Amino acid sequence: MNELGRLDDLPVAYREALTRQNLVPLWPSLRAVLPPGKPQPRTRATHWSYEALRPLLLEAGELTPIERAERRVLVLANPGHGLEKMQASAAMYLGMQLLLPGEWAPSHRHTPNAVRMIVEGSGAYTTVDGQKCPMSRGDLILTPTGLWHEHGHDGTEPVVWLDVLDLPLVYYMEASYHLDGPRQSVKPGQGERGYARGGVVPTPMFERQGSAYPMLRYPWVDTRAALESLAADQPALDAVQVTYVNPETGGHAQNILGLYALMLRPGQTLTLPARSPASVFHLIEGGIDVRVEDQTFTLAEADTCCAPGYTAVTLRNRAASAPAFIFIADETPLHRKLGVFENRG
Ligand code: GTQ
Repeated sequence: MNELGRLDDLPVAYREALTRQNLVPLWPSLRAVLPPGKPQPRTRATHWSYEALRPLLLEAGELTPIERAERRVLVLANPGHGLEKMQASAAMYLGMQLLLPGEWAPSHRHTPNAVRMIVEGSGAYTTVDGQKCPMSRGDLILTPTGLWHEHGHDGTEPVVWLDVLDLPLVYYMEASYHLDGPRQSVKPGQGERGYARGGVVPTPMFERQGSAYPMLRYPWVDTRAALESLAADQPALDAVQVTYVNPETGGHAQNILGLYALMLRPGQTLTLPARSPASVFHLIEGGIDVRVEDQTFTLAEADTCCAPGYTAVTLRNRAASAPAFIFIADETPLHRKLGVFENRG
């Protein structure tokens, strides 16, 4: 590979003439934008301890009333991108959101897609497109692009959830904005009840339902049961993993980020292949080690970590007698749609 000319090889007057005409020479930057063999990600493997961040989140509840926050969130920011960018990876944003009893986070809608993974507490709900979704630990609730959503809390203890948004991507595309709206009226019915059993879908008068987002809440009791029954049915299966899908299409539940739940058997070590998308791991239940290149993170319940793309990730269940349950988010649908998806094994 030839060594390419550098910017300071060029006469100052020439560089200034280029700048005056909004021109830039490619060759000094060619290797930076097209590095050899694999990308050089800014995304750094990073671990956020729930036990360590929880007191700061609760303190935010004392310092900043919900009216002054709208959404009371501490963002899990990747230092590789610069904390102010509020990115976990190129396309993923993570935030821990606190809602206190009696509080209400008013209705809005926006272009980025969001999901919530409920971390602790009960009695809170989010209303998405008129559908009231109760929040319990481990539940996954979708807030797809453009749908009205607001959060309320009728319980007695703080409620915390993990927000996963494709905000960095949508912001980068200069397509990110929000609209405020009035309190939603709640419609009867909950999408997940019609799709509560695999293999059958609602077809009133023989017709499939047209909704783009037929299921907004994926209760953890159901996802956990699906993993346990898969593990029991296939004792030799290494990756006991399910994908959160749109039950009408079978495709990913949302357009840009992929959402999965994974069960590690007691004592199991599992290496996930090096694939192009970056990933986020959030421990719902158990205790695991996550190894990313030369770093190993020890995750306790409710901890979260991220790994850059093109990197194998090894997960180890530290418990010899109990399974571990992990929520995973990644950028797979985005990479596949763009045609840049790779699995390097
Ligand atoms: O709950 O609607 O973490 O709009 C960031 C932006 C949460 C929300 C976030 C949001 C929300």
